[in-house]
Amino acid sequence: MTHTRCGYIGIIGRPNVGKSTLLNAVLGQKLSITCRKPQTTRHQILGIKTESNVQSVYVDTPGMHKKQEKAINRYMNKAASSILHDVDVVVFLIDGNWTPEEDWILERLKNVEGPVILVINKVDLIKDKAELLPLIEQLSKKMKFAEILPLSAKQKTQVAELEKALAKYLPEQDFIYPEDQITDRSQRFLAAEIIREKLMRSLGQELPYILTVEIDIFKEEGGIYDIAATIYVERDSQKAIIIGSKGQKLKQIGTEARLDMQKLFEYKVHLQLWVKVRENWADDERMLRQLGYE
Ligand SMILES: Nc1nc2c(ncn2[C@@H]2O[C@H](COP(=O)(O)OP(=O)(O)OP(=O)(O)O)[C@@H](O)[C@H]2O)c(=O)[nH]1
Ligand SMILES: [Mg+2]
Repeated sequence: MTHTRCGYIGIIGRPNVGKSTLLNAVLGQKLSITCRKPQTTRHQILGIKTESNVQSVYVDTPGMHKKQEKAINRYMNKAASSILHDVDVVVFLIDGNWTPEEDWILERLKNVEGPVILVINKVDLIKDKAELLPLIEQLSKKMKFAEILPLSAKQKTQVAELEKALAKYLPEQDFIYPEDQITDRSQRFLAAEIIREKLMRSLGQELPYILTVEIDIFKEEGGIYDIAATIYVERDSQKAIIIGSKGQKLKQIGTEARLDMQKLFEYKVHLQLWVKVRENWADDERMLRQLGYE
């Protein structure tokens, strides 16, 4: 009899180190949104991969950061640190740079009972690979990591090696999810996230947390998904930027989002976008709950 293994793998790290990119690389499809700018991921999202007798349930989390000025930042830190004790393995993802944020996260990892694997991402940016060994040597002194692995999530190098290493730490038990399930999130949630990604990517130097997206309509009709969403910002000036002159910007965001949705849902999509101002939503606990930040 072959035993099955199944368990949760939490991916944590400072904003922008490539957690969501790593999740997508493992799954071989774009489930979690990514962006050049930090603080892209706001909610936990599961990415489930079932292959032969192993089911790996990855938990992508918002980047952890010391600054917790607004309610939304506190929410994001909580969404990340709350999983530390609930998963079977923790992947602590860093890029080539160890910063004070990493020291701060390390403190939170010290009382984690399960194995912590340190993964150094973005090694494609390290020109001289000879620098890697001394770096690993130095990092191994920070705490007792179960393993230290360098990889590139973007170029998908050494990602399979990480998956193999992780499988060892998953408990022998039955699968938790059906074999064809890839996430715990609804299409409604994923649609809102895709819109947010397009917005984040197209907005210049604007703060990352000025906007949020709410799906108003998501229905299937005659072989097409009819989706309507509202983008909430905090000020009129931000609304104007998103809409753009003659509505050009919003139109482009809508087109890009629609194409990504069609790819992920494998379904035709009709998408309508609205922009509204809701002052101070990012620091209003009640409003955050209303917008789905629980
Ligand atoms: N060069 C390089 N860039 C990478 C790699 N992995 C991710 N990136 C880039 O790093 C940026 C951040 O990636 P994300 O996956 O959004 O990072 P994250 O850790 O999920 O960020 P938050 O959700 O904000 O915490 C994106 O521009 C990615 O394309 C890599 O292996 N090499
Ligand atoms: Mg992310």
